[in-house]
Amino acid sequence: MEALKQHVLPVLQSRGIQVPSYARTGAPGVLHLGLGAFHRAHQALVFDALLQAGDLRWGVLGVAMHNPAVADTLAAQDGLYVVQIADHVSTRWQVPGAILGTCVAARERHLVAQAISAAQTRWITLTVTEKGYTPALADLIVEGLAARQQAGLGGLTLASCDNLSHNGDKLKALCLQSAQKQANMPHWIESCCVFPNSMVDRIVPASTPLRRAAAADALGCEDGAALGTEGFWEWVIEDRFCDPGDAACLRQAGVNVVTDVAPFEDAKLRLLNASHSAMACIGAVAGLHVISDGIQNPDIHTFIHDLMTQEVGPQLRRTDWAEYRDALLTRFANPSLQHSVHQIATDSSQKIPQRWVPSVLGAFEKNLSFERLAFAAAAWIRYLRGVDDGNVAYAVNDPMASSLQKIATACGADANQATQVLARLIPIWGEVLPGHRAWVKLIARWLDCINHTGILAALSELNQITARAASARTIHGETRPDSSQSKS
Ligand code: CS2
Repeated sequence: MEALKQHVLPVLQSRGIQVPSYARTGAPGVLHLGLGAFHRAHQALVFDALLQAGDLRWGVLGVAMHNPAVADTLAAQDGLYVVQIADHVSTRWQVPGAILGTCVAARERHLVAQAISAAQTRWITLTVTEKGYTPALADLIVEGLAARQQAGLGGLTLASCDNLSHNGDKLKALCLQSAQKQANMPHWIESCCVFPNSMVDRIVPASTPLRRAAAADALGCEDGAALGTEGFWEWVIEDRFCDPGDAACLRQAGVNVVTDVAPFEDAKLRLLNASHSAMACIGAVAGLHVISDGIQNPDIHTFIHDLMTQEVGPQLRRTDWAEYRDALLTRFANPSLQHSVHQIATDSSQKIPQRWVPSVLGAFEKNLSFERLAFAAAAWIRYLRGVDDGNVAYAVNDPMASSLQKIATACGADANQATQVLARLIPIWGEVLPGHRAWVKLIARWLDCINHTGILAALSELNQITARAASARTIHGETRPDSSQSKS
């Protein structure tokens, strides 16, 4: 079967597949760092829509940070790949054309600096994952910015799109730190570049052989980079651009340009991503493979619904959080995503600080229940043992995996000992939680139950306890959210 290439686009179009009809020959105006699935099925489609509408400034140079596989596959396919956009009721296929070229930062560093300092470059966007925000990343960007400054060119809009709170501010701080090494650079960056905070949302699982086989069927040609995603997408970005006209362009493509991203980012991290991480750890230990299987289990569904309703939602500034929650429960159940729990559990030590910790602190402050958050923490500790309730071993992928697994394995089924060490790690839990006795005790209580009964039976017990407490509150005429924790 021949490979997906520019010249097969007319054939694909005749099969009803949406393809780019603009000239894909211009110089890219956007440099994207982090060529993972997310960018290719989210922002690349927004840029594709802008290009399709005739604004040719939004072509992308896609930079893979280390792994050359995707960059090289895309290069061999003229930057093209198909995205299957599907939910419970409909499926469509689209080939976005925004990626005009690719390279690999670890292999072709000079090309990255060259692109950052090219006259036509206007934006840098980033999806380098939580662990990617390192001084080395900033050095790479600042090297290019310095060449730009020396060439007498204007600054850039640098948009971090990773699941970090205040992602733009974090990127700016890192870049300014790196720029200290060069006279004038901090000042130039401060005065010429902007770093809008942004929230991006779309569930995009990693590409699988199954997805690529389905794509080959639909396309009639081979696509080594085919992806699947859901219909839903959201991009909320702070109105802070080098070129103020970009706000109107992005709005035309459906992007929400706002003055304050924080309420959106908070709701997304603490509802969607927090639930994802909880389901990932629970699912992995229960031996489930994908999120849609997990959410079909009534106990997992109740747990996730109540986690969002009782413990997290009431803390949020996004006023439509209940609708967002309901939409999420439907999105999690999307059967065509096949989103692996192990993929989401990857790098949990880097994700928990944004996803769970602020909600636990908020629950203390607002006198809300933190029982389900403690259960999630216990599920993560249990997950670290690397073997599920059916005795099947799995790999724990995490930058801290070797030390975390050593502790989890040494503690075995001793819930108290495991909690005393793993719930007290400041880089993960921050300064406050490790010293909060009720929180740590509750984790140990649920971990002990998980160790003895298995995770799904423990979850069912938690749901029964909280349901009994809720009906007792109803009898007493109380309508406020749950604030009690179970007694050990
Ligand atoms: C997921 C996210 O892998 C993960 O950790 O929680 O990638 C999630 O699918 C996206 O943030 C959805 O917008």
